[in-house]
Amino acid sequence: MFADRDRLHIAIQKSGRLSDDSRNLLKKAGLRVQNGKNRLTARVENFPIDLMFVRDDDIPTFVNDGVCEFGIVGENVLEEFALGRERVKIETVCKLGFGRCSLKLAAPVGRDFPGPAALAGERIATSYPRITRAWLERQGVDARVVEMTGAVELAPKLGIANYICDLVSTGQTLEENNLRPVADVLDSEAVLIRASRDFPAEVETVSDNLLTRIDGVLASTG
Ligand code: PRT
Ligand code: ZN
Repeated sequence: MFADRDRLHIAIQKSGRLSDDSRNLLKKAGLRVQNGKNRLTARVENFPIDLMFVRDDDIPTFVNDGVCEFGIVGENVLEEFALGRERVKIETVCKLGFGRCSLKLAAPVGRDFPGPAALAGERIATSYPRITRAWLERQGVDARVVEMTGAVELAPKLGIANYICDLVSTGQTLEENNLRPVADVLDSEAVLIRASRDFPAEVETVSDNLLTRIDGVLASTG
C-alpha cells in the first residue's frame, strides 16, 4: 500500500483522547475523510492524502521510519520516543492547542516533600521512564525508575513505589488516589510532526497546501 509514493500519509490516534480533536482539525482544514472509524486507514476524498489510525505510541515510529509524512501526537509521547534514540528524523511543525496535560511527580498526601533531593534512593513508578530519568539527572538525584504501562496511580497503594510520575490534566485521578503533585516534569500538548526528509515534488505540494490550511484553522481558533 505504501508503494503509493505520490500520496501523503498522516498518522493520527485511532481512539483515545486525541482522536476527535485530530479528526476535527483535519476536517476544518477541508479534508473530506471517508468514514471508517474501525479501519486502519482512510482515504481523503478531495486530496491525495491517506490517514492511518494507530495507537498514539506508534505515531513517532511511523513518521520516523518514513511510513507517514505527518503525524499528530502528544509532546509527552514524542519526547519519550526521542530520548530513546540517537538520531530522530522528526520535526515538530506546530503546537495544536489540544491534548494539554502535564507530566508530574506525585507523592502520597501526608508524605513530606522538601524537594527533589528527597527522592534519593526512592522508587518512582511511571509509563515515561526516559523522561523521568532525564529529569532526575537534571535534578542530580539518583532514584530508581519502575516502568508501568498503566494504573501508575495505584503504585504507592500497592507498595511498588512511594512516588509516581504521571500525566495530569484536572488532577482528579491524583486526588482520588490520595496523591498530590509535588513537581512539574513536562508540560505537553498535541503537536503536528513531520518526517525530516525531502518528499517527492507532488507530495511536497500537497504538504504545503495542508500546512497552509492547518495554519488557517489554528489562526481562526486562536
Ligand atoms: O490506545 P492508545 O495507546 O492510542 O491511547 P493511550 O491510552 O495511550 O492514550 P490516551 O488516549 O489516554 O491519551 C493520549 C494523549 O492525550 C496522551 O499521550 C497525552 O498527550 C494526552 N492527554 C491529555 C492525556 C491526559 N490529558 C490525561 N489526563 N493522557 C492521559 N491522561 C490520563 C493520565 O494518564 C491519568 O490516568 O488521565 C488521568 C489523569 O487525568 P485527570 O484529569 O484525572 O488529571
Ligand atoms: Zn498510548
